[in-house]
Amino acid sequence: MTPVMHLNTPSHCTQSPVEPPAGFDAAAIRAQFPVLQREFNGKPLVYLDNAATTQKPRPVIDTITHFYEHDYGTVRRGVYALCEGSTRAYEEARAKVSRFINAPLSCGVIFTKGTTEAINLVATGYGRPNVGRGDEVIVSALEHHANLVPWQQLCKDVGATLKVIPINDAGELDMAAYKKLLSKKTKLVAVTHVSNALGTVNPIKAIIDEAHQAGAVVLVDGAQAASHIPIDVQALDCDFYCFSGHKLYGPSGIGVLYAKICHLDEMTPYQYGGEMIESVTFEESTFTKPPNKFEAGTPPIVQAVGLGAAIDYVNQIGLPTIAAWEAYLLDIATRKLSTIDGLHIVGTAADKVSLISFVMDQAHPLDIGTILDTEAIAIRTGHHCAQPVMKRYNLPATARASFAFYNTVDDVDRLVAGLHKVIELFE
Ligand code: C6P
Repeated sequence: MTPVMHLNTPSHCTQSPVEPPAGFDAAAIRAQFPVLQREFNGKPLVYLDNAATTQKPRPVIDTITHFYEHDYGTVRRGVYALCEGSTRAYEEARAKVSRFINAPLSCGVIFTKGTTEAINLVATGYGRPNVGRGDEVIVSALEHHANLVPWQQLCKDVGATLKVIPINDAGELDMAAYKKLLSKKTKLVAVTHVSNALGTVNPIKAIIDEAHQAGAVVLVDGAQAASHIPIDVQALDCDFYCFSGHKLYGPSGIGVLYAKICHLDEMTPYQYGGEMIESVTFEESTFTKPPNKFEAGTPPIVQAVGLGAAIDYVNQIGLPTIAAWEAYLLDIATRKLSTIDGLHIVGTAADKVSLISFVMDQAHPLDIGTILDTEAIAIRTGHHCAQPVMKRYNLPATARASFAFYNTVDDVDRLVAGLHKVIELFE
């Protein structure tokens, strides 16, 4: 493989080591995740694809099973006890999400299928009525396709222009360039809180404040942030914030769109159907208020309840403690990977979550992933649905190890040993 240019020494390696949070027992936490007890090829699983999706702890699995066994019914549509109980549980889950992100009102929390659907909902429901010919939408060079393609399509359809905030070699946004991009034409800024390809944490509050000064609204893609960083949508003052339940130790098939009520009241519905209407005749329909206005059809009931249980679980440990353990793992892993000959870390921002993208001179990322799999080590390889990021570094793909709070120092050591095996096989 061609050696990679523009990769800096990770700043971690020049600083003093990060200390673990006192009394944190990752092994005990790991024991609460049934799938992490599995073995592959006779070796215990090391799960390092947490940026793709996280594993589920016993309390989340038990809540879902118990709900199906005892409480399951449709929501909002019946007067019988099961339906009323189910509706209560569904709305309690919404209230938990609302508290988790400090939303002012739980009706500003819309349940979606995931981050992708939440962004598409905004691109359609807010973007179409508010972005027109000659207007501009700003995204960043770090975006996942889910927060790029919907805006690209919108701009094409309405005759607007998509502008891109560039990044430096470390994978950090060029904030001076961002300020220059903002103008009266900017209608919307859509930026990721954390990059899924590099792990960069963006200065999201500053991005929001600058956009507001220019008169633009801001959508934050929080898919990679919600499991690592405490979110306070009121302190951020973002207009929209999206994340996925499956990346937050909850079930797949559920996501969240937070929006300021003033936007939700104005927005057009995303989908049309049952339970989002006020009245229907053959001539005309009128629509109900948020959140129902944006939740057509039978919603993801059990997934919402499961997400509520995941939030309870995360809250019990505490996001600050989780972040401290993950910072410790990131520091150790960065130091150890940096000593491997021919390995280059891609994305060396000063502020990163526990995610390391890398390439090796000896092997293609796909080969790295395949060899690690024989060692029961699960990482992601490829473009991570962020092709423009790969292009920025002139790479077709990277290998990506992403850590959660149930990962241990032993997992880091297994990864390092696996990478030495890659070198042995390819040298
Ligand atoms: N990133 C990854 O391995 P969904 O699929 O809708 O739950 O999330 C989409 C999405 C949006 N934004 C960001 C920043 C993301 O990282 C993701 C999902 C996964 O990196 C799957 S490609």
